[in-house]
Amino acid sequence: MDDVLQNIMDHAVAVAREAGQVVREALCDEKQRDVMTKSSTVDLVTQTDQRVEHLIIQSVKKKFPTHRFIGEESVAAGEACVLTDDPTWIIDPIDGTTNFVHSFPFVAVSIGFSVDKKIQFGVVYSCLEDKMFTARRVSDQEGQRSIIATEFGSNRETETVEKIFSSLRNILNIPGCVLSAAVNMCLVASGCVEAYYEVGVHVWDVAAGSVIVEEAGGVLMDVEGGPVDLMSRRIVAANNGTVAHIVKEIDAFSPTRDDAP
Ligand code: LIP
Repeated sequence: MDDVLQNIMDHAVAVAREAGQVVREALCDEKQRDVMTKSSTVDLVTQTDQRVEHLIIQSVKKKFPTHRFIGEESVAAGEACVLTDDPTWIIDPIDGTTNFVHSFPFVAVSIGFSVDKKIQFGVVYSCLEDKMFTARRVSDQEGQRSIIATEFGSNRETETVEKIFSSLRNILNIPGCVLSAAVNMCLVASGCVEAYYEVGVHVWDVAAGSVIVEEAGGVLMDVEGGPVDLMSRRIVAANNGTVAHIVKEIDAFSPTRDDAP
């Protein structure tokens, strides 16, 4: 299985690079950054998100016809978001669509690959910085503390916004945000940022980053401290167990699960 997995991962890296090139080219063409909204006025999508997801899925289907997919834009278009034991590609074609629309240079192609419901490898290509982050599942370790990254999600209902701000009030040393869950997780993995948490994120935002954090020695948790469930839309990624205790400060809530019928 090892060589097979490496072959699949090599394809993920190659297709992420190809997708990144499309994203970079699209930045020079305003039409390709025309914005449509999804679940709320801050949940954005462009034709480039859709095009890039199509490119990735078609490329994978040619090479691995039996594999399954969970893609952000396919789910938005009505496909089921169901994680089975089958080999599954979990794709966010442009993680950081808001950044993309504003040419703010934190935009990532995020690809996680799962077998038996466990993420086996992750590929996050921060394509404007031309930084490729990858990891394959191996073992667990720990890291250390100072900066915390967070995101605000795309739900602006009063109750949700209250909870987000309640968590922010409880947590000190929050210098800013980067607006891409995938890039935030790679910052944790590379030690630039010591923790990232979010309630309201989606499985395609964090699938690839999850294995990159763990294989770099980081910790993943649910925001209430249990094991992380990638479909639950709640995550803490941290460089060690101490930082992960920021979970104590988070005013947790439970958005509709990604795999809700
Ligand atoms: C976004 C993430 C962001 C998170 C949003 C959203 P998109 O992904 O990158 O970190 O706060 O909820 O999911 O929509 O740009 O792919």
